[in-house]
Amino acid sequence: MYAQMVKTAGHGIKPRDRMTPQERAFQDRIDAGEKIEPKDWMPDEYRATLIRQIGQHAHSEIVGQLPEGNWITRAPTLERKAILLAKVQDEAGHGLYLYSACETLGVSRDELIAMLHAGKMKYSSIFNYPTLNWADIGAVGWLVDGAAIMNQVQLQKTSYGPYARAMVRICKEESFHQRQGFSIMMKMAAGTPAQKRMAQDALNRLWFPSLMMFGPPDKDSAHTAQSMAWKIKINTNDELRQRFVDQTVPQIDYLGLERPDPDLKWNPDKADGKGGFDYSDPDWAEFFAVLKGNGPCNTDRMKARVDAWEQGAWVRDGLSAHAAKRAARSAQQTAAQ
Ligand code: FAQ
Repeated sequence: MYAQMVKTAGHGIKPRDRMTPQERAFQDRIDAGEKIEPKDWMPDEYRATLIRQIGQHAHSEIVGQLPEGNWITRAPTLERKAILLAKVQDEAGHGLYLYSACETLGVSRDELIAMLHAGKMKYSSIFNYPTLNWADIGAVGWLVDGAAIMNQVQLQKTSYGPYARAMVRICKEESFHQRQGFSIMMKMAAGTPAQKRMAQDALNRLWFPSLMMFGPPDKDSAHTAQSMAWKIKINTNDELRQRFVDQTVPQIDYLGLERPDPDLKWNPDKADGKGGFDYSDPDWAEFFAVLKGNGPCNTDRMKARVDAWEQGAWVRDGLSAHAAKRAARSAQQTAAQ
């Protein structure tokens, strides 16, 4: 139930000599760094890849409200409540910008939502893990939003104009989200021994699921090669995962927490001598199980979304009826003039 469809077939890059003249001209525009706009010609596969990725991203923002929204009423202070409320509202806004960007590709928001509910589109694997206590809210902001920014900063340069522009504002807000999470972690890690244990436990549980957010290893990534040729993606999954690890380990040390993976060690020889942290791979079998609908919270998350959609039907009906009445009235007035 509620499986998230997994495509297994990989897509190679179409060689230039097999492209039509129109496809070659399109690729030349991409190679020259031009932005592609909604009314421009684009290959069907480019359009489909964008709908898949932007739609999945939009769904992630909306489903991603659930694990945190659950804690708004249980925030420890009024200030923390106000901050969390603002963050969760931001996520709704991000979903709306992204659904709008997706609509410019010729698919409606209702169609995207119907595909999500039918298990034909995905949302990020991370939101299928539970938030068990307040320390988890800190770890989500710090690690999950931290991973999201690492991915999204490069998406500001993506080749599709509406997606790139949506990302600029989203990144600014994500950086506030990451800081609020780190601020909670600082408080917990410097608190009582019990609070510090909670912070450590949250880090331990959310570390590997956060690494999974960047997608499967490059060697198993079906879409990376073509998406990079089209500059939809600017970096590979493994490049971004490594950057995230390198950015986050010093923060773990700063918090005075133990590294959640014994293999997290500085390796000066990595990245052609620039250095980087070695780390253990997440359990990729677990990742694919979560994508197939078998994570700890898949069923609950989808039920919450489907229920919200069904219970909101009267609002949509009311708004549509009101819009139809206004349109009819304005048509009557125009006819009378
Ligand atoms: N979860 O060939 P690739 C946020 C799927 S941030 C689920 O490598 P691609 C902010 C992939 O779709 C989170 N599915 O795929 C927030 C494909 O399946 P398909 C959202 C995943 O697209 C914070 C298959 O595996 N951010 O929400 C995942 O080239 C806190 C093969 O993978 C974005 O969506 C995954 N983690 O690279 C909100 C960023 N990884 O379609 C609230 C934009 C892979 O063939 C609270 N997206 N898959 O059936 C991207 O950058 C890319 O789509 C990747 C995957 C990097 C996620």
